[in-house]
Amino acid sequence: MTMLTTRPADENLAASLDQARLLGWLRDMMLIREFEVRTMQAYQNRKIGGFCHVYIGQEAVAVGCTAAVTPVDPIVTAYRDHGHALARGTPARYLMAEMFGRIGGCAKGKGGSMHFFDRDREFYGGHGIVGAQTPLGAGLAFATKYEDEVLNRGRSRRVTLCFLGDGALNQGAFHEALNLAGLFDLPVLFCVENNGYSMGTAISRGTTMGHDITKKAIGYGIDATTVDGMDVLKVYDAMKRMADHCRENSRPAFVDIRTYRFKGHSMSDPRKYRTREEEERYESDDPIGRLETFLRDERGVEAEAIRDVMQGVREEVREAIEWAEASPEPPIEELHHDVYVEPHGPYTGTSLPEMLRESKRP
Ligand SMILES: Cc1ncc(C[n+]2csc(CCOP(=O)(O)OP(=O)(O)O)c2C)c(N)n1
Ligand SMILES: [Mg+2]
Repeated sequence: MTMLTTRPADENLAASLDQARLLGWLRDMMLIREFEVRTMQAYQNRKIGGFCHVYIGQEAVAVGCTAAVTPVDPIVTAYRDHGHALARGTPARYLMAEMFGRIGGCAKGKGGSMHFFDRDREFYGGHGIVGAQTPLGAGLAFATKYEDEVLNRGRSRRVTLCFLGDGALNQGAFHEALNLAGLFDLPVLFCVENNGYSMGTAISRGTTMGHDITKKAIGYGIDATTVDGMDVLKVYDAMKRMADHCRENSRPAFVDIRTYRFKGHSMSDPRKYRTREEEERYESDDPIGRLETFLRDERGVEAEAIRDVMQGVREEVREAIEWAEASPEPPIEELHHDVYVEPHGPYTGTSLPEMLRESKRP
């Protein structure tokens, strides 16, 4: 087994990328930030109900990871999913409408914040049960490999990005997923968004070997590395090499991406478990600010060009909110649709009203 480590900065792949691409990443990170700021306002104004977890502070992770793979590589994640869907390219209006519970939403308004989904863009959710998406990530990788190698008799060319929080590291399902991924040589990249907290529990309090979680993957014979998740250039660099490694060798890999969520766990979190000093330290190391500085100092991008990008995303999110508000609520019949592949469930072909009638018989 080879241990992959992050390349020295002077060999950074991202640093050699053209300016248009880097400005595109800045735009995507700003779009996520603006989307989340307006999401928090809409939540406070009761336009959004249910659980809602914003991604502010972690933007470099979704953007850097998504940039490192191709649009046909599947993505699956947990409930803090707004950034991943936006980075993958789902239009903001379909996501905002989803949170507003409207029919125009990406899941017809029936999933909400935690259950974004976009089959056309290979985005498979949005999952509320901690760690539940990790066997799904292994399953997606199994499916792409089976399709490419067995059905199409070619070489597997796709890699699945399976995101998880540090809180999912101790779920049994995750360990089963790691084991099977290792055993079946599945091309899945486990991207741990290690923001240091699982709700109010610091990683050091809840996770053994929390200071070096790569050991967990290495224990399963899976290559692993650690990267600074506050720097989109470094995230891209590490992820591109890891994703290419998974693709070429049809093997799983694991990346500990060190990041920080600037806001609370969800919309109702007074953040009493961490200090204001700690928050300020991370806020002063804003991933968007870091990329802006790089573009200005290393690439000579004018401050005005950066302001234009910001102006553009403000417009886009404003338009998304208007579009979401104009979208109707789902009709009541929608309640029973999209629950099972078979319209009335995996039973006997009996319709739901008939089933309910039958279940009331003595
Ligand atoms: C199986 C399960 N147990 C508990 C919960 C409650 N819960 C929701 S989020 C969360 C914390 C997960 O933290 P982490 O994986 O680090 O993700 P983050 O919120 O930091 O993005 C918990 C315990 C849940 N959703 N599912
Ligand atoms: Mg966490």
